[in-house]
Amino acid sequence: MKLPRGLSEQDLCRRLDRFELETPSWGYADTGTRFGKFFQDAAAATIEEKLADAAAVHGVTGCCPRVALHVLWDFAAGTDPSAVAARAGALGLRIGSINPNVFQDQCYKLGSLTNRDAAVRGRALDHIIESIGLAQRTGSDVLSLWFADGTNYPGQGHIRQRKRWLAEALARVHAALPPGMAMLVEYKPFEPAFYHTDIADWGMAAAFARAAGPRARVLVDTGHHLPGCNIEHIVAFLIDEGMLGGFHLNDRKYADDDLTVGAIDPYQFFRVFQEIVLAEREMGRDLPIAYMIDQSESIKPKTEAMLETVVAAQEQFTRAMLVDHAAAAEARARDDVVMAERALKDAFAADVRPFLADYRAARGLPRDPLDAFRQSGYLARAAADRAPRKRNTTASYA
Ligand code: AFD
Ligand code: MN
Ligand code: MN
Repeated sequence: MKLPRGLSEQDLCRRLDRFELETPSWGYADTGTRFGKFFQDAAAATIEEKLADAAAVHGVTGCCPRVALHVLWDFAAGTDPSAVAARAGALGLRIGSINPNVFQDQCYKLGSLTNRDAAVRGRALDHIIESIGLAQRTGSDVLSLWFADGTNYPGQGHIRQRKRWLAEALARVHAALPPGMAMLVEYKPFEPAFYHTDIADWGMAAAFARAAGPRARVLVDTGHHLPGCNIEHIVAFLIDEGMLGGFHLNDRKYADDDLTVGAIDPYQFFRVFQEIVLAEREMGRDLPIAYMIDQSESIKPKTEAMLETVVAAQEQFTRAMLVDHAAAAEARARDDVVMAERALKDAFAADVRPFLADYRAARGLPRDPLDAFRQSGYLARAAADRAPRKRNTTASYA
């Protein structure tokens, strides 16, 4: 593994120690597609089981101490948020981002903060403000906002009026943030809306975030881009604008496919991460970015898929750290395009797995997290424990 000039393996290890990934509670529970749900015996059904799975992932990787929670899915009526945080703490975890849910209640069919009915807009805003209180009680410092708002037909909505309602509401959300809490505004080009989505791209998200206030940033979900989009260009631009708040990491072939990181285009994640590493080297500090995973696998075993994504993200970030940015700059200075590109390709070609195995072993972690997880028998025990209960409560659990 060839190191850039002036960088030691210890430097890589120290930066990797700070490269933490947040796993999503919903990534451990049964989900599916709009064509059906495929149940897994070992899938989590309660917040306790989701936290247990997240702890299992953190246990074999050592880099996932935070768990993202979804308000309606994880805090059933009567759930005490501080008890959830305490349970996470007992497992060596912390609550990461809090994700309000203003997309599945029937009243949101024609929009939440952009609904023409002021009562629905008010209900959505109240839910988001309540979610801030919930975040305070779980010790979370990130409010992560995604809106399904959009329309399916031309003429269905007044696009500029919806924009104004959304901006007004986001400013009120920002005003309600306690000190130290940030809000991330996520964008998505389509789905579930199929004609226009009110926050459809990074520029709209940045405009809404800027207008909302100084602690609002953009959340880049790597699956939320149309085919061919240059995501690393967006990331570099947002870094330079001081507007990159974090990621929802997942891979895609066609749409918001939520596939495991690196399954389709590992080079894309490398190119995204090397923009971050380049900026950090120039600035001499870590960028305050929330590296969150957003996937809920329905074909692979959920927890194994989460482990694959975690390890793949570590591998691409490590490769990104191998880029000899000084050599690339020298090549650019002489218009040597071939060698400027070569600086990236050489780093991407490095097999970083032995280095990462040694890195983990030096920290008392298994060299191969997925293999260790399989050897542990965790999945079989979880299935044996959970399946009977699920069969009794899930009607279509065949
Ligand atoms: C869906 C949405 C979006 C959101 C996530 C969690 O597309 O990515 O962040 O659900 O609410 O994947
Ligand atoms: Mn997302
Ligand atoms: Mn998504």
